[in-house]
Amino acid sequence: MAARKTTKKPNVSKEELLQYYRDMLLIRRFEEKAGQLYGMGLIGGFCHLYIGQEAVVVGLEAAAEEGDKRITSYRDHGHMLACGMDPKGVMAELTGREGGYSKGKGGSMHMFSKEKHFYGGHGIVAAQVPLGAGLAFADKYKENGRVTFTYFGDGAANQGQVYETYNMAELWDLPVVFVIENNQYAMGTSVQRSTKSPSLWERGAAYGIEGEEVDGMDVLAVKAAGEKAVAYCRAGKGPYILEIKTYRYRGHSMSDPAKYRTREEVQKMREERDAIEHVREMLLTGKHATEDDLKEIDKEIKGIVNDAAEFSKESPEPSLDELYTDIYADVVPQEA
Ligand SMILES: Cc1ncc(C[n+]2csc(CCOP(=O)(O)OP(=O)(O)O)c2C)c(N)n1
Ligand SMILES: [Mg+2]
Repeated sequence: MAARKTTKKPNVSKEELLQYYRDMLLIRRFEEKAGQLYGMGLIGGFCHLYIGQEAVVVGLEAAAEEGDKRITSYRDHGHMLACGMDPKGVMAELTGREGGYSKGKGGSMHMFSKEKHFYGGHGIVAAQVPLGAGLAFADKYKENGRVTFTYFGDGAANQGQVYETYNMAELWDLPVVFVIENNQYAMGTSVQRSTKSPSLWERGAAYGIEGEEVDGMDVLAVKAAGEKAVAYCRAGKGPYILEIKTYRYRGHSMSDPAKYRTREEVQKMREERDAIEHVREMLLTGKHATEDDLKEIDKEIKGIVNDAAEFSKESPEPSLDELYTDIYADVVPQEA
């Protein structure tokens, strides 16, 4: 993976670094717990973990302002936690319980929060890309200065609808940051096997869209690139593409034995490029925190995740009365 950074790193305070450490750790521990609950049969269906990619959402959320929107694929737990959604509500949705964000009827891939401006959670590869442009269109129409982060993967980047969206987004100068989370794989297909073009962000040039590649294992590099992209969009210059080079440590989903890559490849990434470890080192070498301080944070995060897991087991199954609610907009179920 290229460790090239195209954006200069900003100065960062101790408080900010600690916050990024916390936020990334929350995602990792939450995902590890989700993996355990899946193994225990408490979570069913599809479940795509975000372990390894934490610096992407945490860095971009650090560049976002209140009211900015986000929309992503099925690999969505990290995005929800990073924008401030309640870990209890997310975990209870994974276990299909009433206390979940979709009252237990959506599951891992289908959660939303109007309050946190999180628009899903989409299972169809790249379907969220035109929707993200639509959200940005609404903001432009309302002249409210908001920006939409539209996340999609390296595999999704080969979908035709992405390019129709690029064309319209640039034509209408929509305030949308297209975030390509290039984690090197689309299910079992490596990016080298799916495309000959070396960089995905450069495809935007065909539509007049600017962009850049970012080191997604460095939360500060992501934040800096995010700030640049957001400022560009807010200035009314139109969309911007960030191709964020990252890596997923787990299989595509919980049912993937990941036989298309070697253990050594994953191990090397974990040992040499882990984003959380990187911030941990910065905190320790910069004397911003001691080992004990970090242990304390670890404990606190584990507590939050354990509480979420407890809640997700205790929350009741959705009642049968809920079967026909929230299905279609403005449709009131009729008495049989
Ligand atoms: C339109 C469509 N085609 C195929 C699939 C099956 N599918 C689910 S995820 C996926 C791979 C997508 O990879 P990528 O965009 O790189 O995202 P990642 O899983 O790496 O986050 C595929 C082919 C689907 N859900 N939707
Ligand atoms: Mg991918």
